[in-house]
Amino acid sequence: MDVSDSRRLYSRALELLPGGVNSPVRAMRSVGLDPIFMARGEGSRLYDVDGNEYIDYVGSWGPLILGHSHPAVRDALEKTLRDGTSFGAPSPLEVELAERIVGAVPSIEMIRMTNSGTEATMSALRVARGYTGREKIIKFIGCYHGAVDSLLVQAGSGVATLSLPDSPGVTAGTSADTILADYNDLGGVRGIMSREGEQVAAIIVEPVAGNMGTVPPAEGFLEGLRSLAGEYGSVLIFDEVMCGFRVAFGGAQERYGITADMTCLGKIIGGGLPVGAFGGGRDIMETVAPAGDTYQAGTLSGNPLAMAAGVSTLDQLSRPGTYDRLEEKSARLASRMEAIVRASGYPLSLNRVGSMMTLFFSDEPVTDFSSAKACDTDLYADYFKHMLDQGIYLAPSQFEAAFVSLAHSDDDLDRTAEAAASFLLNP
Ligand code: KE4
Repeated sequence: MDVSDSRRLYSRALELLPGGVNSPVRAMRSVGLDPIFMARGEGSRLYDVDGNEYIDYVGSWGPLILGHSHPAVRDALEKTLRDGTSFGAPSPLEVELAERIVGAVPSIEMIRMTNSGTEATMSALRVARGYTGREKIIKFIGCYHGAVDSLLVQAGSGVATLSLPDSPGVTAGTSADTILADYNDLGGVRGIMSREGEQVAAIIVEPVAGNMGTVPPAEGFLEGLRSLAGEYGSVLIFDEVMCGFRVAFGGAQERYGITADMTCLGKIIGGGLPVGAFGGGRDIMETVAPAGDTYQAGTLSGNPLAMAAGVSTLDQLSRPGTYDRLEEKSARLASRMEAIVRASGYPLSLNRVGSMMTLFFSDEPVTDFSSAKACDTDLYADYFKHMLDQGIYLAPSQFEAAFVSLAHSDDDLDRTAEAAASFLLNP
């Protein structure tokens, strides 16, 4: 496969950008490749600068549930762009998107837009601390909530991918208030809360973990967190930046029937433009400036282009039968992959929640970060390269999710399974 233009761009980028990228997990280091520079996306396809075509399962790391360059999103952006890009003043589309999100997630009575998921989780923690007057937070090992100092402690995604120690620059003081627990270990959380619950401002969790690979919540885990947070007066924060509007229109809260006190969103609600948001009950959210005293701000928060892309994306997703179609597509791929898992000589297990899934190179069930870390990441790298050569673009990391979009055709999905079989059934 000719990637010479990518190579030339990469050597220029290495002089200008740390690691030649603007986000580490794109660097493809853990799969032993140089990053591929993409020129265009359309539907389920990505096209790199050398003209190679790929069936895309990264989907910009989750936002592109409709596929690349969806006509409705493109039209909304073109129309909005004609009137300008940002006014530094409120604009109607901010109200439009807020109404749609509040309508979709009952626990969200009010919401604040940000420009990234990182800002959303960082701000939600500040609000929870301000609201409770407490300082400690509980996060789960392997969960990733963005590049937030107090949350870059045994985090997933790019931190796990690059096997980074907890990031330099995060001070002992910052992480001193972060208490770690194992994902799906409700007993461990119960023990922490029995000792320190009165000082815990918030429990923050990916209700469906996607940043150690896809790891579903164990039976009773989310319910247990809900009751413990309630018992000790801590704020339960669902970080739904990835699973929001992904695993159901109402996200994990709809799928599992659990109500969070605060919810962080991003990715899909921006339809591919920079966005994040945090929301919750009126009592908590009216503590946020200027309604209340907890400060949070952003020059481009709620900017018209991101709002337009988000509104058009959610309007597409709200159409009847959309998630049934997404489930049909996802189940089609998953059933073929599960047959391969059964027939393969490789150690494999597949985790899936709706249209996010991960093939783990381990024959042990992956239920938390320690079981995810036990995977054979070298084998994953070989699989990744094989799939890339077959024109299938997966996440360049064992600790990420693959995303099926509404643009993936049956032929795309079947071709993907065939490509996987050509590697996994021929050890
Ligand atoms: P951003 O700041 O990257 O918009 O969102 C941070 C974030 C917060 N919470 C969850 C659950 C997330 O998954 C993320 C970001 N996800 C990664 C992919 N696993 C972003 C990819 C990247 O870092 O380039």
